[in-house]
Amino acid sequence: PRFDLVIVNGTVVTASDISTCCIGVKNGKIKTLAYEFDQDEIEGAEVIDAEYAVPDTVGYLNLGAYVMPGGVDAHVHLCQDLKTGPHGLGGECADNFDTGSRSAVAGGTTTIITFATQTRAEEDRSLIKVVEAYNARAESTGSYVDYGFHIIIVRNDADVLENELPVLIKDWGISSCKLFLTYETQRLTDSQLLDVMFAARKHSITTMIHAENGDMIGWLTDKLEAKGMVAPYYHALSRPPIAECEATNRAISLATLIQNPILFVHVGSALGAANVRRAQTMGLPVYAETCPQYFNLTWDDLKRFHSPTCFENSKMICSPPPPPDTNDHEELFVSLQNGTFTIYSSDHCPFRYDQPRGKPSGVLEHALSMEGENHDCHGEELKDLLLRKNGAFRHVPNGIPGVETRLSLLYTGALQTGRITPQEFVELTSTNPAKLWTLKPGSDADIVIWHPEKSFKPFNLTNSMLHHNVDYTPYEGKEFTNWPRYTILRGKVMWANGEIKGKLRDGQYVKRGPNQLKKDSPRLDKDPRRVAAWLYD
Ligand code: DUC
Ligand code: ZN
Ligand code: ZN
Ligand code: ZN
Repeated sequence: PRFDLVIVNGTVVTASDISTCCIGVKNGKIKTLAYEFDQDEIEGAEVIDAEYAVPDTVGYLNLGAYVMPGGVDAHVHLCQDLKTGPHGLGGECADNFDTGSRSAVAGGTTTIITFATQTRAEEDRSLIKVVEAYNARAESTGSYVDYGFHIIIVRNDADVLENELPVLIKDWGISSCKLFLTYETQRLTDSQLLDVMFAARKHSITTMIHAENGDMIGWLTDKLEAKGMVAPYYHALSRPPIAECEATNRAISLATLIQNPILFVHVGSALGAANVRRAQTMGLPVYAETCPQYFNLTWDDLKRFHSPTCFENSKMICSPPPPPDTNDHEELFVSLQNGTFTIYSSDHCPFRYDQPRGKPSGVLEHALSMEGENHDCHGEELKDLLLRKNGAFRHVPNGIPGVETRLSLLYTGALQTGRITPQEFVELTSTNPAKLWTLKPGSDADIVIWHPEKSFKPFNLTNSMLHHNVDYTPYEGKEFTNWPRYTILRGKVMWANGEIKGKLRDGQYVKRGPNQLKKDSPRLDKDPRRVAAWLYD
């Protein structure tokens, strides 16, 4: 046969175009785009009918079913355990590459980038060893989607940076590192940040920044606890938007001095977005990622009780926290519309509620360690919270699941409502992350097909519909107006009409290259002495 797979009657969307056409796939690649195929051309091929029916009126809002490039989720935590928790608080990641990638593919995502994280323990000093260990975890189960790694760097050993960064690029295709400005076990001082940024620039590695001011957070946390304000809601008050504002501003200054590109991960405040915007206007290679929680949750969700007797809101604790209220959502939507946000990822960071090492773990450990002693450091309120299996926020692992709901939340909240165009949807969820993190070429047949809007009945999500290994979703009960109907990985149907069709060994490791989003070098100050350009002579 000429094709292995053809997709007919779809509205094909790329980051630049939208058109009614058919796709012919051969050997995992998109071979032909055509207005129509003759019957003999598609003989022997598997045929997917996207069922786009000519709408009454033509417009963005009723053109579905969309056929789009498969989702690229550039921010997913899998297999991070107590020692290597993403938050420095302990806690055990609920998803491995099996359950995490299953959830991804059921939500329309075909590629994920996960984190391999260095720790301050001596045995985790080598970045190469860390990556080998994480990759072994992936290989032990296999993956339903293609996957790669970002490396998290939590120390500034000169020999490791100098010797290992080139190996990471060359042997592993890892072209990005994440650095923290908060968490005792992960944060770097400004001087250490400069060390790592300098080495990263030299080896063409893009630095990703977790931008929250750790001192502000620590100081506020102590003050809140002194007042007995330890319930999950106060997690948000310990991390007000100004914490992200200060940290983004500082990191932009450091990166300007070093002249290296940076991407702020999980930007959740209008203040943070404004700093990014200003830097971009100045011509600096500053990029930003945002996530669904910053458009769908608010501080109120941290005090939402599911029932009068069930205080489950530690489930909503993530960092940065959701913004204070829905006005912030509107401001963040503006940054999504005007291009300040380059990519939209999930920050899937899964912890179970029913597990001692999950959401409430820190609290239980804390209580156990105090057993037999006169425990009054948090007073009656902590005991009260403990009784309800809730969390004193300082001890609760930070993070929420969302790899499966990412695309549908953006469809429901931004595409269907007309806030962004289908092309912008593709840019944010697939094309830009692929360019920024230099994934495989667009000719690979990684495709997501939505339901025709006209025939899709909106539904209310419950966690049992999802495929992760987490016992809750922050979006329980929320109405969704569409969901991926087919997910196709290199021409193979992995997910169709609510069922997993693919296999755990279908996903492959992807080697990546340097950032391709911007070819030109960072903007040098007119007087290069001001940005220490002499360093590079
Ligand atoms: N940072 C993340 O990227 N994910 C979860 C928690 C955090 O601090
Ligand atoms: Zn982070
Ligand atoms: Zn994260
Ligand atoms: Zn205590």
